[in-house]
Amino acid sequence: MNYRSDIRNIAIFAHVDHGKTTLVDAMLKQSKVFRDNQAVGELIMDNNTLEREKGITIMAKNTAIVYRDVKINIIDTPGHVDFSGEVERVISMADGCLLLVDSVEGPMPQTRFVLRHALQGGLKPIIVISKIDRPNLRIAEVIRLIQDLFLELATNTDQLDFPVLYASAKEGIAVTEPGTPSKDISPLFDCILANVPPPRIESGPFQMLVSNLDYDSHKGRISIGRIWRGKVVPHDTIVRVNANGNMDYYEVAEVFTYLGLKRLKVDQAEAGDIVAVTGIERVSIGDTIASPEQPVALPRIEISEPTVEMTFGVNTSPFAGQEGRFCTTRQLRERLYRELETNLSLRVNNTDSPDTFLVKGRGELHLAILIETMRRQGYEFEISKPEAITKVIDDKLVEPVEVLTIDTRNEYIGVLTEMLSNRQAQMIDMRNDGQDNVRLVFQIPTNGLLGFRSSFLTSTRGESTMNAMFLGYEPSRGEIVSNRNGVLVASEQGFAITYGLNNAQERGLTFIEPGTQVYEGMIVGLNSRLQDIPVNVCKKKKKTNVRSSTSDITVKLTPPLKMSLEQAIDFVNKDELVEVTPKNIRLRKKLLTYSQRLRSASAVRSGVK
Ligand SMILES: Nc1nc2c(ncn2[C@@H]2O[C@H](COP(=O)(O)OP(=O)(O)OP(=O)(O)O)[C@@H](O)[C@H]2O)c(=O)[nH]1
Ligand SMILES: [Mg+2]
Repeated sequence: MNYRSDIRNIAIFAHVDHGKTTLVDAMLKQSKVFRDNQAVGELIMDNNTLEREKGITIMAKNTAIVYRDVKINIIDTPGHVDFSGEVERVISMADGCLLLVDSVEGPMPQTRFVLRHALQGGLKPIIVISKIDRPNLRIAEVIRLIQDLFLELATNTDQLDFPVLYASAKEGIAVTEPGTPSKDISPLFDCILANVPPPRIESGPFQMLVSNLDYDSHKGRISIGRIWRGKVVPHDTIVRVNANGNMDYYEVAEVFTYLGLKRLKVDQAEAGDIVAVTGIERVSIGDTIASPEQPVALPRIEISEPTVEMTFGVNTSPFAGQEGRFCTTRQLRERLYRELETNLSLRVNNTDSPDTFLVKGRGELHLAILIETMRRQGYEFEISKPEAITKVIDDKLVEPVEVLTIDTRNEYIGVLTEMLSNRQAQMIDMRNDGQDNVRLVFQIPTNGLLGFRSSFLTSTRGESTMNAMFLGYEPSRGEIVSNRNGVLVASEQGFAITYGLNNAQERGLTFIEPGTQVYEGMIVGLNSRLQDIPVNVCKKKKKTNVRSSTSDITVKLTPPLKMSLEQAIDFVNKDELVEVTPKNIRLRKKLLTYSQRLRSASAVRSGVK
């Protein structure tokens, strides 16, 4: 067995927002991979549009720097729980990890998840206490909590001995002792070289696990992964081994390694390095590519199961086909199945209806990102309310259950506990910091959590944070009754006008502006009562000769409540759909006419399905 002392492979893990991507910025900037005058900005690795808009990392990505002649391959990962599949996907590429923990927040649910995976995957962890420039640091307390976490999760005693560093990525500094001065993050680089084992390599014929795919319109599909054995050279013949063990042959076109934001074309790459290889057109993540001399598959990547599902269907609204470029069943099916090649924790199933697909993911945000991406690519379709995926284990119906951690202020405890008990949550812990802050921990069925985020943010006025993490399956506690109010449903097709909307606003909140085109069955507002009611927002004022008062001349409407895609997904009930097009997000009843809905409601009441 040999080691390559000129390389280290590390992944960066943490709970969401604990500063991973900002730390990678500092590493890239200080390792001089950019020209001196090159404008590179912030959150450099979050280069996809939705990542930049939302300020979160969605996909794991590779980069590399050189420090003291050692190349450090770095994999930045997302911290949001819905993208945990990305963490699972990249673990096998790394030998060590930086586990960031916010110096104020301390370990959070996703910190536990990533540490458990890192330790099980045999990675050497380096703890980085991040954001030490923040006021109200709780370093001693945070370290104690991390030690507890290690005691709980370590798979052997060696793992209990871990290095700790303190960093402010914003200021570009890292130190080994809190409170000591520093001018850069070189202590972090030194710590990586000293503690992360160099990649172990086997000599012999080429073998690599494909851990990621990229696409280039000239080069075609790009396979990314770590070489486990041997070396790869352009024009080599290789064998791809797929999930069924089937093999096919390809010629490698080009080989690249990483440096900064660039991929460098190389004449050859050897075991231990992380590379990108082109020329293998039909390849999936998890496949092995290897020399024909010894085409043995490496263990495939294991990804946890999805927990939430919803249907994606061809748009059936009266406005179908008007706004999208891709609107047909065939186009929708192809797009969804293509997504499976890279989105490892996603599943797609056909349903009884040929126009509808059941799409399963790791959470609402995971699915919402796919929907938003498709809509920007020109797809038009309709989606249903997300639901938790139940299973039958030992003849019992079980449902996914999550641990929900809420950081809030004392004044919101009452309202939150009440909202959550309606959603079948049980409080398992409550900790007060002696001032006004409190951490509440609940156990809650995924079904109870779906749709909770918007009402959570409203009722705590955006002053609290919530984090949920999958815990396991438990016997189903039955359906959660929606306590959302009824909706205002447009009763005829046309253009909404001020007069009609003003009438609707006497009944509740409206979602659309004057001039919006509506159809019968489209949801245009939220009723102030529990039932749905039809409203005619296109109705004009009857002309009379007498003006009753001046207020009739200028009606001032309350501005509409505009929902984002995520809020719309959160909002809809089971008998409703979200219509998604590149231009609009509309809410609608599944049954468009009032009489259809009336018939269906009376059928439900009399027990007829
Ligand atoms: N004060 C302070 N803020 C920081 C520091 N590092 C990051 N932040 C801020 O913390 C927020 C999250 O930073 P990111 O680097 O995007 O965090 P992340 O861990 O990559 O987030 P995800 O990838 O979405 O999980 C941003 O607003 C940063 O500006 C730091 O050292 N000090
Ligand atoms: Mg990030």
